[in-house]
Amino acid sequence: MSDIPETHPRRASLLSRQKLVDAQAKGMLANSALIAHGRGEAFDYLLGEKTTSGARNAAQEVLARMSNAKNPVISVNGNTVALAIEQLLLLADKIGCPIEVNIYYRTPERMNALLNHIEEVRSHLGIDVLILGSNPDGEIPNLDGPRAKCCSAGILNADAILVPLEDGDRCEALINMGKEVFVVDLNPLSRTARMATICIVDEISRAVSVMLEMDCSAVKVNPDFDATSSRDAVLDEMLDALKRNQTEA
Ligand code: PTJ
Repeated sequence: MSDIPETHPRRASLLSRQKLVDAQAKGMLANSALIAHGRGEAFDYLLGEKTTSGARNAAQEVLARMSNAKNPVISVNGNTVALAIEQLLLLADKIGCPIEVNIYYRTPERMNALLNHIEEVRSHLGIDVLILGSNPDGEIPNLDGPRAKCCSAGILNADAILVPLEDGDRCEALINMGKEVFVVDLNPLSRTARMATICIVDEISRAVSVMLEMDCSAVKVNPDFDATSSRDAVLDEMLDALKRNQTEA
């Protein structure tokens, strides 16, 4: 894959696919991970694989709220670790919060593979971020099965949670716990995107890179931030892309 020319128009997309293939081989991913990624790619295609101004505004608001929270936490799953763990570790370091591994299709083997990989990247970066998930001592109320397991030092007692590529049920359960739930989802129509306190409609590694470029002390919480309009703005860009193509056809 390293032989993809720098100028290849879909280079970033091909490199992301390879990251997932590599993570799959290491046992980090759910069986359906590549299907989930494919759905995301279809929406990203409509965005021209670029961060829109609407997504940038949402990312800024999320950074402000995570930086202002008492107990913020970043929750990661298989796809998120495969695609963006380096950036997410740097973001956790910047905000000063832990990262918790919390996966939908939970097995001890996958948890180990993910925790070991994150620890390897953390130590390579030389930063001091607390990695949680190995010893869950709490449960998200009103959620069935192992996906409810979580840590009291992380998700259970967090007031703000950044949880990219979340599923609708868990997002709803976290909202019902009274938390601010920030998601990253390329599908602006998903239940998760509609249910979250704020959804950044963007590709996960781009969304986090955008937050890394921002200065935490310069971003201020906007209590009137309109999450629906923010999501609609990105949806409009996708619809415009479809219409443009119709006109040109
Ligand atoms: O690691 P696990 O066990 O927690 O499982 C992770 C997956 C992603 C397999 C699981 O959560 C799942 O099945 O997710 P869904 O319900 O398919 O939802 C995934 C959402 O993420 C979809 O709405 C996609 O559009 C979106 N998505 C996929 N890839 C990206 C993305 N959003 C942002 N960036 C991406 N790279």
